[in-house]
Amino acid sequence: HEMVDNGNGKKIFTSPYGEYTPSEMFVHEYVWKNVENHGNLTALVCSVTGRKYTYSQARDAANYIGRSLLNIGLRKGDTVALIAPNYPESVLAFLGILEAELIVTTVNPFYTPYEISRQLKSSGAAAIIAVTEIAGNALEAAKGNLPPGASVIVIDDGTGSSPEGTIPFMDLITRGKSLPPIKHGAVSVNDVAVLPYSSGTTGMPKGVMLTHKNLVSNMEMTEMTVDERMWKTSSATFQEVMPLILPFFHIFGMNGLTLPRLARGTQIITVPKFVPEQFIQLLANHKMTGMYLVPPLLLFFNASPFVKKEHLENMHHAVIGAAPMAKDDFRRFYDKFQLNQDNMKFCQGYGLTETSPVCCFEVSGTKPGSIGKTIPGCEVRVVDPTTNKDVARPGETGEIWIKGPHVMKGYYNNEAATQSMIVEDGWLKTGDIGHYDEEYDFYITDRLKELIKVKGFQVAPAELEALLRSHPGVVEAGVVGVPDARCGEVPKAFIVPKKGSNPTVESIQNFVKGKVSDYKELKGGVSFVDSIPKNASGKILRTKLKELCK
Ligand code: 4UV
Repeated sequence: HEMVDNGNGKKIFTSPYGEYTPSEMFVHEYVWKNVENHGNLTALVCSVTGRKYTYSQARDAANYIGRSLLNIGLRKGDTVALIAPNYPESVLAFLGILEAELIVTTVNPFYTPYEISRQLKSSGAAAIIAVTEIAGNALEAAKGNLPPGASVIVIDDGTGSSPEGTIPFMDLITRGKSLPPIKHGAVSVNDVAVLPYSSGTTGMPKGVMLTHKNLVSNMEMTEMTVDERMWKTSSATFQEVMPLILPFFHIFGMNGLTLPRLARGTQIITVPKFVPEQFIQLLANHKMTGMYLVPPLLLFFNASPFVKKEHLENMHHAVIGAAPMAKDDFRRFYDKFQLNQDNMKFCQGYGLTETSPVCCFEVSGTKPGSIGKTIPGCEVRVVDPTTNKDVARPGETGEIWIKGPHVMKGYYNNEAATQSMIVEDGWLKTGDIGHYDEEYDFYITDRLKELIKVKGFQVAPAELEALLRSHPGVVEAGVVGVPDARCGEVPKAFIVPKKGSNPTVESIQNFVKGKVSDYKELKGGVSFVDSIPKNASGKILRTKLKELCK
């Protein structure tokens, strides 16, 4: 039942983990659906200050935040930009925005003001929720990019103060309590709930319209695969404890980890920034039972002399995803910590922001390197990009195509990009190259799209190229990812310099520095060329540039 050959050349893979029928639930409803069973358990803990919220407190706080947002004057269709590292309040703010039936666009808190301003403009944000340490950047970015009189709400650092002209976040909770309850019903589950940003297969970052139904479907589809096989439902006698080290603004940290785990009563320890010593201290203090990682974090475990076997004593599973992972790195981990697949399993997930995110999941923990099988409700095809025909047999590579209730509604204000990614009747072309084996387990081996992934973060070549072209000594620029042992990939630029100007490698690298986030810097270097290879319609031939890197 895993593969349907419908006779006209399409080979469609479905899940061995069951059939899925979408439920009509809102994201916030889904998250709190079991709260009566674990209301007194701890939901969220801040790893920096130790402040915590039980499940009942968290649910009430999110509701009060929602009431306050409506009281400020925000209305159906309004988008709130959430610009916050991982704190308990970041998650509460997110759920409060949804509870008020508003839309939330999650912004990378480490963005420069220039990067923040672009997302504010593109998403049409009507208000901002930020945290004290980046309030300055947020306010600078907001200038001219928010409607007049728009609210800026600041999650404070415990001092109770917030910059002039802003609203202290805690007031939303304390005042919300005495405000009238929210009258639900303004939006439907088919309305947009979250607008995260992704560059998709080409071009600049775009708002990914994910509806309540997209997000809830994906949580349920994943739950049918991982719950009971991997994670336990928490109760008074046993609670799963996990760090939230993946950024919550990214779909993996959000709808991959935090929201579905909260629905099952997990204790989530929020980590605002990865600092090695602090993270190890956290592992020592909290006896985590599970974790979600991107490949560089596993490499950290393997490399750090300070992470010890004792730190992993209670850890029974880890999920890894967002970038390719080498088989050998799992083996090194097992060797170093004298563990094996019986006492701790690594499960790999594969997904995209555009698919809310999860599509495939290797849940057995016995096939390192594989992304496993498709999850219930998700259909998969492997299509040869040159012939547009489904590949015939195991081992043959093609582009991974995805269909299901988790596929985004489209890119915000960008019909052209939507139509080039979602084709036929709802098939999403991922831009990833892969194959399946004899047991119908999938593998990702390459990327057709131009996206670069640095430590799991998205870097859009088009964004860096536009920036580089604004350099006075640059005529043309082409950016590609080059392999990097620590980060997976790092961006490298090819530059056609202006006649008479002789920019140096350093001057180009420094030009980029500070304008964009650290992980987008040109750590892969800069090469000067006479021309950038392009096809007849002017599209950069990135494979040609990649060949020049070899
Ligand atoms: O849009 P995005 O930044 O989204 C993500 C989402 C990742 C995951 C992974 C496992 C989960 O369980 C989960 O909840 C979320 O990264 O980038 C999408 C692209 O990242 C690459 C691939 O190129 C996607 O198109 N990618 C994602 N997962 C994998 C991967 C993987 N397991 N192996 C290789 N590449």
